[in-house]
Order: sequence, then structure tokens, then C-alpha cells
Amino acid sequence: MDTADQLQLPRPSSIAYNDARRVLSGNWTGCSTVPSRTLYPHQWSWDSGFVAIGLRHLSPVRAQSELESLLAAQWADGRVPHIVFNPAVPLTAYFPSPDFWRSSLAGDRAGAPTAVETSGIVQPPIHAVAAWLVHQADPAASESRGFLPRVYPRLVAWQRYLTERRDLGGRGLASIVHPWESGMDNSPCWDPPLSRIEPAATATFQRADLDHGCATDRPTDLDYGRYVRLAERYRDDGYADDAGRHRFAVEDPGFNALLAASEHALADIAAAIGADPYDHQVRAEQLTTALLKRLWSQDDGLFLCHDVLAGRTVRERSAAGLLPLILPGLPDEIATALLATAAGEHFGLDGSVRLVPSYDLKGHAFDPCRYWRGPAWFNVNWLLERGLRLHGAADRADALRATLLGAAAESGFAEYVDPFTGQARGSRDFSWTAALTIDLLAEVVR
Ligand code: 2M8
Repeated sequence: MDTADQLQLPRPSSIAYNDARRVLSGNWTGCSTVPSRTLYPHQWSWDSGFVAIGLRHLSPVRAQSELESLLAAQWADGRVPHIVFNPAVPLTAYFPSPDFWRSSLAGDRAGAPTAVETSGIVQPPIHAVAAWLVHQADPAASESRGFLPRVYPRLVAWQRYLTERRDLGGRGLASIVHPWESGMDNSPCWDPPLSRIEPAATATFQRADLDHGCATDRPTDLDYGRYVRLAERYRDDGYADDAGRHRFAVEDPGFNALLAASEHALADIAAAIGADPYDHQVRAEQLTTALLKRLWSQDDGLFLCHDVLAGRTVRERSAAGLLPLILPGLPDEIATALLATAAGEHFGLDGSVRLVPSYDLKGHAFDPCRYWRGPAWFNVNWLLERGLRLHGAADRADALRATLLGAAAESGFAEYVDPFTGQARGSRDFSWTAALTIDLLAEVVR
């Protein structure tokens, strides 16, 4: 494997670029990247997708390794776990630790690997999109290592797990079974379904996040108790996904938009390696149609979550509801309505915020500091930047790109920022913030 000082590909000369590169070098473990050396000292699933998208400009081999090390921990049922644990990291460094998830034992029937410990839940499926972008950055490097033929079967199995095992509502969409599966862990969208979960007593677990983060930026103990209870139940049920077993099942538009985008990417990958792209194209269309039919709210001009177990729409506006903008197959009137919503009073892209908040600026639960309840996140804004460009809003995309780059560098590559001021929140030297900075700068130079 190449070493940190080999991140030497030709690059735009900019202080931000070099600083971002330093963050990624510092967070590299030898085969993958930790999101943060302090708060998140293992490998996270969708983080690795975003990191690979940035790394492809620095070292295509390292970008490939980022994705392949994650996919090596895939379960036999196809799920790609949300955390792959590094055995060299002390158990107390992060909670819930491997001895909580007990994947190799509790996940036995679901086909958890035995060579590595992982969590048992998943995260949004950005991976096929990332693999295709990594390939495109240097097709020769990709072909010489057989990258696409190696990852394609694993990516297909991962997508099939989601479309087949996780269609818990039978409505053609994947459900998340834990708030952490959305990646937007503490969103107010989870409050109604979470309120039905009896929290684990705080005395029964020891949070590690508060050792590194400010309590006002992080979820409350009550929310944590509910996260823990849900994860325990899933684990004690052998991580089974059969009908009727889950206590939390929500169709999230952000998660499903990435699922559909990844089917488009799988179609591209299939065509590139001589496989048949047809099934992927059909699935991408079916997922887009299901998103429109099931989750679109004409009144809100936004996609909304659906609480499968309660059979109800969750009436909260989250940035996840804007993410279907990344899909090429959206009808024009839907894309136009989404662009208007992004620019309007709830998300402020008309200039009232620096970056799009994770949650409704006018919402009852809005908090500019607390984790996924208002702050702006760089991966969400990066996805929106692409969506704006895809749907003809190039000026807005350019402006968002400029603010993203400014806020990332000024905040010390923060995990998230206050959407109005850009003030840093959460951890600093955060990997996807650095990686997506590199990606945006590299794209400007092209
Ligand atoms: C956050 O989630 C983890 C649990 O997975 C945590 O709070 O401990 C989220 O922001 C998630 O989206 C992200 O992937 C993870 C690591 O950066 O941190």
C-alpha cells in the first residue's frame, strides 16, 4: 500500500487543498480512513464512500482500498455494516464497541464475518456511486487492478440486501431500522417513531462521545438510551430482518435517493465491465417512481419520511427530503419544486444561510448546534451541489460550491457547522469534509 507521503498526484495549488490532504493523511490507517482520530476511531460505511470520492484525486489506489476494505467486511446476506472495528483500538474509545454488537456471534445466522468485528446495522448506500467516480478518476489504474470486476458483485449483493430484505413496508422502498442507518442520526424525523421505544437506562451504558464533544452539540441521554435499546433488540434477534421483527422502520428519502443513484452507478459499472446494465436501469427507475409515489409531498414541495410501523407520514422537513435532487430521472416539475424549497424559508439557499441546514430553519426542533437537528453538514451540501448542477441550477451550484469551500477551510474541516455563521461544531479534521473539499477543488480545475 502506498504511504502518506505518496499522496503526490498533480494538484491545484491552494492552501485549502494542501490542508485537506494533510487531514486525510493524518486519518489514514493503512487501508482505510477514520472519520476522526478522536470521536470516530474506526471505519464508517458512508464516510468511506465520501472519503474515496476525495481520495481518488490524490491516490486512486488508496481510494480503491478505502472501498474494498469496507466491502471485505460485508455479511453473507449482503449487508455492509455501518462500522468496521479496528481491533487495535481500545474498547473504551468508542461506544457502542465491538463487545456490544458481538457481530461474529450474534450475527452468525445473518452471515456476519468471523475475521473482523462490525456493527450489525447499515448506512446510506453511497458506495456504488463512489466506486464509479473512483474508476472514472483514473480508468487505467482501475482496469490494471481489476477494480470494477472485483467490487461489482459485492455492490450488487449490497443493493439487493436493501431492495429485497429491507422493503419492510412492501412499497418498493428500503426501510431503515435504526436512526443511525440514515446517517442523520439525531434528526427530528426520528422523534415520533423513537418515542415508542422504551429507552435503555443510562446506568447500563457508558457514552464515549461526550469525552470528545460538547454535550450541547450531541444527542441527549434520552435519545441515546433509545438508540441503545433498538440496537440491543436487533442484536438479540440475531440481526434478523423478517417481517414483523423490527420496532423501528422508516422509509427515508435521502437513503432511498442514494439507493437509486447507486443503481444508476451500477448500470454504468455493469456496462463498463461487459455485464448487462438493464436490471440496474429498471431498478433505478422503479426506486425513483416509488419515491415520487410514496414520499413526495406536493404541499411541502419536499420528500417526507414515512413511518412504516405507524403507517403515517412524518411531517418534519429534513435536508434528506431534498436529496432526491441527485437523481437524473426526476420529472421537471418536481425538480423545480425542490429547487424552490431549497431556496425558500425552510432551507435558506437564497442567501439567508451559508450552507443548507440539516433540518427546517422554521421547524419546532431547529437548533443550529445540535447534531443533525439544524447544523449544516458537508456531505449533504456536496450532494445538493451536484443535484443543483444536474437540474440546471448552475449559478446556485457555483455559489454553494464557493461557500462550501470557504466554510470547510475556515472551520478547520469541521464535522458540521452553524448554517448561519459557519462556526465549527463537532470534531475538527473530519475526513469527509476534507475529502469533499478536495473533490470540489479538483472539479473546479478540470
Ligand atoms: C455519526 O454517527 C455515529 C454513529 O454511527 C455517532 O454519532 O457515533 C453520524 O454523523 C454518521 O452519519 C457518521 O457516519 C458517523 C461517523 O462520521 O458519525
